[in-house]
Amino acid sequence: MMNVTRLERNPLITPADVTPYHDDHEVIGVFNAGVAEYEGETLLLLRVAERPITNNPAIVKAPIIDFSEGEGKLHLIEIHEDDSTYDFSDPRTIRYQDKDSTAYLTSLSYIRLARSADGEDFTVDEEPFIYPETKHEAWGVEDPRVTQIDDTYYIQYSAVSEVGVGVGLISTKDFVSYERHGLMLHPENKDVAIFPEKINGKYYTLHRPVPKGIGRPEIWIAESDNLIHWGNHQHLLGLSEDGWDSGRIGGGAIPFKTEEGWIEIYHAADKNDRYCLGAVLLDLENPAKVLAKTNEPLLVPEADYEVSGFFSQVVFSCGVTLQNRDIRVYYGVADTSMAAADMSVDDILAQLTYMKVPEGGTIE
Ligand code: MAN
Repeated sequence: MMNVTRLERNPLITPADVTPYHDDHEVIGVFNAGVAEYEGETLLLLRVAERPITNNPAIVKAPIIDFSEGEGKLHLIEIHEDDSTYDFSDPRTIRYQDKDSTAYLTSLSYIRLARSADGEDFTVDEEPFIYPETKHEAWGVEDPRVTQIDDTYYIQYSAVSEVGVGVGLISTKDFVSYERHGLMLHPENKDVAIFPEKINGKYYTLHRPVPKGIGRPEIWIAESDNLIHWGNHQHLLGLSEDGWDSGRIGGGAIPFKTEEGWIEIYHAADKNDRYCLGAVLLDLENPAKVLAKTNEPLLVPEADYEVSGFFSQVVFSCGVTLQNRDIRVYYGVADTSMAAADMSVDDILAQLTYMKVPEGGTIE
């Protein structure tokens, strides 16, 4: 039986705890945070989503950063709700009625730091930490993951703009200043999670391309010598036909090492966009080899703060903290707030179904 202990303090951080950075905006989400342990504190790299306040309910405003004159400036696109070019049914996006594509996002995301000594009680910084600075981030920066390698923290995040969602890479040693390394993967790709050490001389990352013609949104793995240029891409984990992981799956937390293998907590959505968390066990020496996975989710939206919010029925993790054989999973809930739950590595392992070994062969 899987024991998942949600923290009593949940939700840990809500939009009411964050003051808007932009004038005439409201914070609608503080979610999908990356996790780092730095100088004895737990840091959450929060995705903060701000939405322009509108005085006329018939006008929908879409925020973007305009880089046409060099330095970025916040610009609000205004669209009348009767405009039949657009479809407003998904609260996150404004879509074209007659094309299978997104015209604008309804909020602008950037990254803000929250700090805690005990991993439960967080204080949110007043200023953004990572804010859109390039044309590839004109629609926002989202869903960061943080990988610590020696004394450097690598932050992988979705860089969103009208040309697509790619994956940006930033490194920092002190969470004050940082270095930008551009896009490590081009659109459309998300849900990157770089492993925290080299394995047989190579860095590895999980990633999630979104094939449009042939193929589905599934988890891939790639290798690199320098964390910037990635190759030898291999398909890692696919969707099922029905059920909790039949819509889309993507890497979640940074994988962590156990004696049994690398454990990755990932997210999976069903065909109705209900997001759950699952786990996969990867070979210690070759993480492109799946040893076992959860056939049933580890965590499903159940608590009221997971079931309803800006985008309901979502649990989405970008990071965990590990203490011996226990983990604390931090996760965004309903695209609105942050929560955490504790579970043990042994319970996760007990939930896994091992892949079949072909007769006379090894697991591939
Ligand atoms: C999806 C959702 C949104 C996000 C966009 C762009 O529509 O995950 O929250 O803003 O993609 O990444």
